[in-house]
Amino acid sequence: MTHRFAAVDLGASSGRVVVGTFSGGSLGLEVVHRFANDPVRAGGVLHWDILGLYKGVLDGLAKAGPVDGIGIDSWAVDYGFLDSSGALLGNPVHYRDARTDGIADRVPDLYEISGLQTLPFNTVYQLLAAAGTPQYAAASTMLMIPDLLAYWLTGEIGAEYTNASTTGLLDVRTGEWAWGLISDLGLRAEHFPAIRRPGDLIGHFEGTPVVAVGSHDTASAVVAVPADQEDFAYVSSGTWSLVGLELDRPVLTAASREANFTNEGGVDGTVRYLRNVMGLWPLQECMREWGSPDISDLLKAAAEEPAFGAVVDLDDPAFLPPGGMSARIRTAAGLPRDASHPAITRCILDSLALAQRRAVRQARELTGRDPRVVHLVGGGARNELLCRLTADATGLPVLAGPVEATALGNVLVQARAAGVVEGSLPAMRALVRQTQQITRYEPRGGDGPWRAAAERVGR
Ligand code: LFR
Repeated sequence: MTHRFAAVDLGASSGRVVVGTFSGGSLGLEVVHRFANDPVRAGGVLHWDILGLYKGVLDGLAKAGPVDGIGIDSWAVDYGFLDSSGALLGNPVHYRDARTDGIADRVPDLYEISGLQTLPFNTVYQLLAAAGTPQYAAASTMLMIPDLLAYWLTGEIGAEYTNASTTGLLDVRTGEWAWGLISDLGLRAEHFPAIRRPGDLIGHFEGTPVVAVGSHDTASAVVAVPADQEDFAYVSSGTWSLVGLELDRPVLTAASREANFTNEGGVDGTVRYLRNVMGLWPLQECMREWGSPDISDLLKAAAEEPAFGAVVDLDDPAFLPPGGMSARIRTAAGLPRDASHPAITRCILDSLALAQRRAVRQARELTGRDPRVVHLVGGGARNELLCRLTADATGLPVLAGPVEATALGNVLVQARAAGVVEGSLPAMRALVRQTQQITRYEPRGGDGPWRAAAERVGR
C-alpha cells in the first residue's frame, strides 16, 4: 500500500511543495514545485508577498496530484491579522523590518514565562509595534503564517503549538497562551485562537485532510534529525543556523537567559533548546549583491582561501537587516575594499562555524548534557566547506543531512497521524536514517586556532 503526503515548506528565500511517498519500509521525497519568496518593500515597510506565496502553494498542490494529506510549515514569528469577516488586514510584515527596533528594551524580561530568547522580532514585539495602528484596532484574529495559509485552504482558524511557542506569548510550562502576560502587556486576548497540536486535523482542502504538523520549520526539521542516541546536538542550517539540543524540560536559569538560549516547543512535548545563530543569511545577501554567482564555484574558491584570514562576530545584530551586507562584513572583519568574493565568503563561513562552536559549547555548559555528535540538517548540509568547518570548530563528528529535513519532518508527522508510520520520535528518526543520505565529517586539527579566533572576536 502506498501513501503520499504533501509538505508545504516555506523558507525565507524560497518555498517548495514536496511529496513524501511511503511504501512498505521505504520513504521517498520529491520536490514537485519550487518558487521564490521575494520580500517587497512598500510604503517604507518590508512585507512578505503572502498572496504570491499562496499561489505557489496552490500551484504546488495541483502539481502534487492526489495525496493523503497536506501539512504546512514556515519560518516563525510572523503573522497576519483577520478582521471579523475573515478578511486579511494588510500584508504580513517581514520580521527583518525595522518597526521593532528598540521595542524589546522597553518591555520587562519575559523569559520566566515564555522561556524564549530575546530576538528583536519576536511576535510579541511586533504586536507591540502594531498596537495603536488602525489596522490593529480593526483586527479580530492573529494568525501565524502557516495558520493563515491553512485558513485559506480550509476555512478553519487555530494556532499551531510549535510556531505559537515563538511568539513570546505562550507559557512554556503549560503550552497554552500566557493570558496574564497578554493582558499585562495590554494585548487583546481575543486575537489569539485556540492552540492546535502537531497531528491534529485542521480541515479539508478539496476533500484532502489538512493536518497540523510542526508548523515552525525548525520544529519539523528537528523531527527528521537522524539521531540514533540521545546525546546529540543539531544545527538546522539554512538562512539561520538553529543550534542546540533536544530536551524534555525547559532550562530557565539566569545563565541560560543571559546566553540568550531559547526553549521553543517541539513535536511530542520536547523542548528545542537552542540559539539563533546568524546562519547563511550574510552569504545569501552577499550573493544577491554579487548577481547570484555559481555557489559551488564560490565555495570551491573559498575552500582554497587561508583559514582565519578574517573573522567577525556573526551574532552581532548589525548583520540582521538586508542590504549592503558585503560592506558590513568587510568593515567588521577589517578586510580591504577590494577583498575578493571568495575571501569574504571564507570569512563568513569561518565566522559561522565559530558562532556554531560557541552555541554548542554553551548548550553543553547550560544543560550539563554531553553531545557526542552534531547533526547538521537542512540546505547547509550540501555545503561541504561549512560541514567540515563545523566538525573542526566543535571538535565533534558532523553527520550532514538530510537536506530536506523540514519537509521530511512535515510528512512524517502527517504519516503518523494517518497511522502509516510507527509512533515515537526514535522510530521516525530510524526511518530517516534508513532511507536518507547522510555524510560523516570527522573533526581535524585541534581546538587552538578556534580558541584564538574566538578571542579575536571577543567571545
Ligand atoms: C528558521 C526560522 C527560525 C526563526 C527564524 C525567524 O527558518 O524559523 O527558527 O527564529 O526563522 O522566523
